[in-house]
Amino acid sequence: MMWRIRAFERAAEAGLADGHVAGAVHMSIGQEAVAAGVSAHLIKADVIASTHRGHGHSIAKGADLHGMMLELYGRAGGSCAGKGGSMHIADFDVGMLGANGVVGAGLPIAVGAAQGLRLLGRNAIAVCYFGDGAANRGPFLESLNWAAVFRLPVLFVCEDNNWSATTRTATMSAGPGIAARAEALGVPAVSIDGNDVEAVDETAGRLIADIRAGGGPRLLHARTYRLKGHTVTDPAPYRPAEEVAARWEDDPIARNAAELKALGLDEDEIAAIEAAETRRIADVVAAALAAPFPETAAAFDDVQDVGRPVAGAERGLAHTLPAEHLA
Ligand SMILES: Cc1ncc(C[n+]2csc(CCOP(=O)(O)OP(=O)(O)O)c2C)c(N)n1
Repeated sequence: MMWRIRAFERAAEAGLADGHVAGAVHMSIGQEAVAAGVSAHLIKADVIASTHRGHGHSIAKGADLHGMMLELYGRAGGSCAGKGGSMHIADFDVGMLGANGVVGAGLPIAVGAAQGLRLLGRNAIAVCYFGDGAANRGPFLESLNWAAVFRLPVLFVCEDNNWSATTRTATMSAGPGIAARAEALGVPAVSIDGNDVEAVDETAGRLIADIRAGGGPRLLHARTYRLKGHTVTDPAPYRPAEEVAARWEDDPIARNAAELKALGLDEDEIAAIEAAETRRIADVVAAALAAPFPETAAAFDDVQDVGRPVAGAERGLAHTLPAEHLA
């Protein structure tokens, strides 16, 4: 799974360099162990809310890779009809409720989804991925409070990659940290090495079992590192080169490969996993390149009705509100 995510993101990076992928693309290279370890414990009926850095979460939840790549390539058939790009990937068929360009916005969405699951009597949980920067926004407080008050089935997963865009999160965060904030709101929290896929797997499994047993919300604080720039086009000059070099030594995929080797898997078997995932992604890239672009006439399909441009060349693109909203 970690290799599948990395191969997808390497392809997205290459697609952007080639001019085939448009818009902002945020990669989670270096953070793959979190999505892989958490998702290992999710069933299809569970739902997830993601962030602007959501490829890994989506892939690990089982989102259609083909639809995801078509979306990045802006093609018809993409998960958002080719109109949303990387930050708007969703796949309701597998409970992936959406990536989100608004930092922290996934938190209340996941809590609302959890309350919905409860009201519908579904035996499923919601998982909310968010960054360390998002924990400094209001929705973090609001969402944890609500989830704790109603003992909702939510796992909050903080991917603490140290950085909030170009700012070191520690320089703008008060208090003893995210896990302590959660505990103060009555949400039991565990802080772990998020680059250790086995630790993520074991801890997420335990927390999710507690939630499924009716224990209410839990928070997993996963310490990790964003190995690349904030977006694909960000060379990240604000980070000390030695810091980045040291963090590459802690690459979760390389770490896991070393562990597998120690357990007796030989180099060829490990290389075969990487090759199979690289091929799988090359196939979806080829399909995306061959796919048609959306029809221009479909540009306003599936978009919010209020404020929709008035049809007709004589009225140009003037925006208006339908009469019922003007009353
Ligand atoms: C409400 C809001 N404020 C600011 C931004 C601009 N912005 C995009 S990503 C980002 C940093 C987010 O940091 P974090 O939550 O730690 O996630 P990471 O990028 O590290 O995965 C910011 C400030 C935004 N998209 N939405």
